[in-house]
This record gives sequence, structure tokens and C-alpha cells, in this order.
Amino acid sequence: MNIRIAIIGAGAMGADHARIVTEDMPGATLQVVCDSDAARAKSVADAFGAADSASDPEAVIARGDVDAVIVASPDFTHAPLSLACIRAGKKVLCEKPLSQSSAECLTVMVAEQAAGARFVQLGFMRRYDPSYAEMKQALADGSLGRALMMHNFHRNVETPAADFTGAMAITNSAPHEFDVVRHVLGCDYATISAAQPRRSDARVAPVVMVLETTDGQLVTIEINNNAAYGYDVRAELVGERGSIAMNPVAFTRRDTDLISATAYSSDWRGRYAEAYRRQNRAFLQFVRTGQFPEIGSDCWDGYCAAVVAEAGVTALSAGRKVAVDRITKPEFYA
Ligand code: ISE
Repeated sequence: MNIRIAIIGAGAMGADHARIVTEDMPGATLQVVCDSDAARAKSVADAFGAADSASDPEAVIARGDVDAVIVASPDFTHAPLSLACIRAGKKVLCEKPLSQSSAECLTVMVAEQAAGARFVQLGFMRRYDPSYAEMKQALADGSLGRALMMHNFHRNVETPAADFTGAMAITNSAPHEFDVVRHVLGCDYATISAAQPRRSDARVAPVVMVLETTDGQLVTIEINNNAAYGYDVRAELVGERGSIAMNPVAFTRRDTDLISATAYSSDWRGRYAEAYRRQNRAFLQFVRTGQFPEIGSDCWDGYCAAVVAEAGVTALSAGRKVAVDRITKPEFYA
């Protein structure tokens, strides 16, 4: 049976999900594209052959011809629309973050547990990127010894959206690292420190964070939303007996005029095309079988990202190390 998918949000991410549904998800049909801007919804729907376009997300979620939902609308809508999907009994792939508020993440967790089944897969797609998978495997096979540190750089050409605020380097961009480092190391965070170069006068200045994990490791994360030169994400996992580092990802290298050069993607859609493809296919299986994807991220992961982001914002403004406090993990999410 074909799975009829609605996409809510027709911006850059929603349009890319529409492309993935039509090009890379055999057995899925792009049924509806929804956006508060009806013209933008229709433009994306027409571009990717959706059966319909709409502008009321709650009505779309309730439609009888929609089997599953992908939420790619602005951050503040993620939790309310995930709750609407749970109420409608429909699986949802919700773009990260689940919410920038840990309290709001808890409301979605409570609703999902009350519903008695998993409905929400969160869009921390880095888990599906082959480089992090190889890092996790290197830890598992023992070749590195125990993990001591993990260093991360996450650089955009420029802030991804006009409404991006300084704190969103921590609450919107950094959740990718907060989540994938937890996934690779199999731990959580105990404390976080954060600082910015005072010299930067960018609207969203770079931020450097140092986190201590619950297993005594150190994690460093640099977020630079205005790196200018390219979309550049790096990571290196350092163990007691060795390290494993992410290579630059490019299919070709050009050697001309005494220069050897590879190109950067302009944003995440190129660099992580394979990760999104794998994530979205895992979501389709989730919809079909009800079995939550083995490496998928869930509401608990969304909550964990939100609590460390909130602590990071506090650490940045207070100029001191801040403890990362979490509730006890519900058995439901074990
Ligand atoms: C942005 O916040 C995202 O969520 C994208 O997935 C990420 O790749 C980008 O670098 C972030 O700024």
C-alpha cells in the first residue's frame, strides 16, 4: 500500500523533503504540501507533483487521504503539530528541534506515552550520515579504546534564516551536535560552558561550547553560522588508542594552475543528501511497521537536546559552567 505523505512547511527544508518523497522514497506518495503561504504551498506542490496543496496544518493532519506527516515548518510549530499528529494517530517525522523549550518537549512525551505507542520520529538526520556511523562502529569494535573527547565544527555560509537570533546558534544549530555526539558516545551531558569571540559583530556570532559528559569525556562544539566560505561540518573522535576524523565530503577534486581544490556544499542539503535519504526511508518503514527505527531519534532525544541547549544559553549569558539537569528517562523510551 502506498503511504500518502503530507508535508507541512514549504520553505527550503520542506521543499527538499518534497523532493526526497518523490525521488527517493519508493512506496510513498506526496499527497499534500501545506504552508501558511498558500501560494508557496501550491508552488512546491506543483513542482513535485503533489495531489493537493493547503494552508491549514491541523486540517491537513486530519485528512483521510493523509497517512503520515513530515513537519518542516518553523521551530515554534514543531511541538504543537507533533501533538496534533499524535491526537490524529498519525506517525510524524518532525524536523529538529522538537522544541526549543524542554518543558514543551515534555508535553509531547506525556501525550505520546498516554497514546501508548511511538508516533514521533525527530529529524536529527546526522545519525544516518555514514561518517558518524563509522565513528560509532570504531568505538564499538574497540579499535580506538575508550572515547576521551569529541571535537565538532559546524559552519554555515550565513545564518540559515532571516529571523535567526544569536541564541539560535545554540538552540537551533547546535542540537545537531548535541544529539549526534550523544548517539555516537552513548552518553549524556553533565555540564556545559559557552563563549563567543567578543570581536565578532555578526548578528549571530560564533559560539564555542565545552561539555562534560556523564562518562567523564570532553566534547567541544564550534557553531559558526556566518563562516562565509562554505557549509563545513567536521568531527573528530579521540580515543585512548587512536582517533577517527570525518573527511571533507566531495565527489571530485580539481587540479589546475598549481592548485588542488574540492568544493563545499552551499548548505546542508547537499552535504547530507544521503543522511536525509536514509532517515526518510527509515521513517517510511516506521509508518509501515510501527517499529521505531533502530537509530532514529525520538521525543526523549528532542528533550535531551533542549535541556542542554537551555543550559548552554544560560552558560553563555552567565559566563560560567552550568549543570545539565534532566528528568529520569521514562521506561517508554528505553
Ligand atoms: C540549521 O539550523 C539546521 O537545522 C540544518 O539542518 C543544519 O545543517 C544547519 O547547519 C543549521 O544551521
